[in-house]
Amino acid sequence: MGRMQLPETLSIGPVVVDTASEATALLLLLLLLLLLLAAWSRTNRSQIPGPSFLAGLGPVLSYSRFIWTGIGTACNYYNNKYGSIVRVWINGEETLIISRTSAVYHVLKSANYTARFGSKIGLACIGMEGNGIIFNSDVELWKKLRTYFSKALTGPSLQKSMGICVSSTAEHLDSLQEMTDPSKHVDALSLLRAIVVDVSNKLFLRVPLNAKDLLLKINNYFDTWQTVLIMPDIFFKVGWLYNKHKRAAQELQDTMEALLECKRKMINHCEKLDEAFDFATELIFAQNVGELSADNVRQCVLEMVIAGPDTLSISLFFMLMLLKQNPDVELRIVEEMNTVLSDDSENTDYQRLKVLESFINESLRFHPVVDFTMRKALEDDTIEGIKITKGTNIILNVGLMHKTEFFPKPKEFSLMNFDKTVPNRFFQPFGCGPRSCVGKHIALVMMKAILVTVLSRYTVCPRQGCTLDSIRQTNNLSQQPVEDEHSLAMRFIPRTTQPQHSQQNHH
Ligand code: HEM
Ligand SMILES: *[C@@H]1O[C@H](CO)[C@@H](O)[C@H](O)[C@H]1NC(C)=O
Ligand SMILES: *[C@@H]1O[C@H](CO)[C@@H](O)[C@H](O)[C@H]1NC(C)=O
Ligand SMILES: *[C@@H]1O[C@H](CO)[C@@H](O)[C@H](O)[C@H]1NC(C)=O
Ligand SMILES: CC(=O)N[C@H]1CO[C@H](CO)[C@@H](O)[C@@H]1O
Repeated sequence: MGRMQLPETLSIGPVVVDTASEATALLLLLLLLLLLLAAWSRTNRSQIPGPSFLAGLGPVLSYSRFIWTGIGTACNYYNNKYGSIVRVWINGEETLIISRTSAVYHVLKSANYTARFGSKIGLACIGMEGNGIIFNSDVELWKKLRTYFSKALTGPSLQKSMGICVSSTAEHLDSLQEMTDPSKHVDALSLLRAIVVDVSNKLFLRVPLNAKDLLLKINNYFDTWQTVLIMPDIFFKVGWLYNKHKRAAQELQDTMEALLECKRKMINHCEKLDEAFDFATELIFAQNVGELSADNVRQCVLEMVIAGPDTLSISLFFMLMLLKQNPDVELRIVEEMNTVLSDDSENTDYQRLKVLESFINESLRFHPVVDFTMRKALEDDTIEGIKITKGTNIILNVGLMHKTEFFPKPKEFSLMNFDKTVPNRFFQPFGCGPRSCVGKHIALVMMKAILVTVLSRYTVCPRQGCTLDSIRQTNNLSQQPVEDEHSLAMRFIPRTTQPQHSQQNHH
């Protein structure tokens, strides 16, 4: 700010010099020096707040923070310390962390930020470099692949997903006994994961699979993903550090290949294909006509299958925790369900469950799984007067944005935050624009269907003393509970007042 005033001081300079004394000449010199310094620091980009360069030490320190505390934790640290737009370094590259709504919205909407960043070797290790959708930065290929995802996640699939979620959740609840330990607790996160993987398979792949084994491999793959994502190249040269991760990624890729092989056989034996069109079939057909490579088909199916368990099931887990911490909200949701939902659950109208929707929104705001998203600038640009050079890494810290702007009770869990219509730009749990979450609509439908099915039969109690604040969590690539069986266990207590127990016998 001081810099802005300098020109004015200088313009009165000559007047001062007329009545010259040595002291004023010295002062003038000093001012000139200051001006030079200001100009120098401008070209040095120190106009953006952030840790200082310190002869190369700054970049090392900020990079270390990202690696040791996790990406999400580091982003919150820097935004809290330096403000809503911060410049740091990741792997020697300038990286902006943005939590200011107007700037976040600019990036989300623009076609100039449709790439992501990450270690190229790391992404290649997990099959995401130039493949699949989530971290694919080959923009042309990404666009083409995204159309397959869009098609599978919108339109008729949306309607279908509702029924599949309801019946799959009901099936899993029917055999809850098998997952219950002697102290009457169920590992709720495992249950939710099993439901979501089953639903994903029934929607996108439709082959017989071993859900337990697949979930284990998905977990290991996710660990590898968040470990290698921003690692320096040297990490990949140290065999004993890296081999375990390489193997974990390979195992899921091999499983996917085997499932796809099974799918190919099923397609070949199928007489009429009208019933058979799903995501995997579309991709296999595209491969057969030379549109897509086998690697890409495998990676797309893999990413479709991991997307749900890594986001939906953890979101639902957080929601069950929040529900018991806010019994008045649970009461309102159950009352609403009882009045809105008819016995005929074929025609369930989830649009009308407004309290439930507010609860889901507030949960995604207050305790999100995905609280930031990583982008790369494809062109030079200016954001809020700040020059962005092509290639700059960008992290949008949407989680923090939701807790610092607009909402009446930003730091508390309260449905009041959604009493009034929230303008689009202030609430972006899925992002928006060209690189937003391609599953955002289906995710909402699935969360509603699963929650309604669970809550109409059970009230779910976390273990005594376990709250969102007390359970251990990490925030690297996303915010997750640490998986020790003790704190994730919940009791599913049948609701006695529940009037209708809808029988789902179609299929
Ligand atoms: C509660 C659930 C979910 C949340 C909070 C969530 C959130 C997000 C966010 C924040 C992004 C990044 C957007 C950006 O960069 O602007 C994303 C990307 C993505 N999501 Fe979701 N998501 C959820 C569920 C799902 C589901 C169920 C699917 C698919 C079945 C899915 C598929 C994807 C894909 C493929 C991308 C990458 C899109 C691209 O890079 O073009 N998500 N998600
Ligand atoms: C800042 O300026 C110094 C001296 O010109 C230069 O060595 C350094 O690389 C610059 N730092 C950044 C972050 O551009
Ligand atoms: C970058 O943004 C500008 C202005 O919004 C637009 O004209 C240009 O086409 C964009 N470039 C790309 C590669 O999308
Ligand atoms: C919940 O958030 C979505 C945006 O993700 C918005 O369209 C919807 O109106 C919100 N619902 C309520 C009840 O506030
Ligand atoms: C797999 C991985 O990188 N895990 C790290 C995530 O961040 C926590 C700190 O919050 C580390 O302890 C983990 O090792």
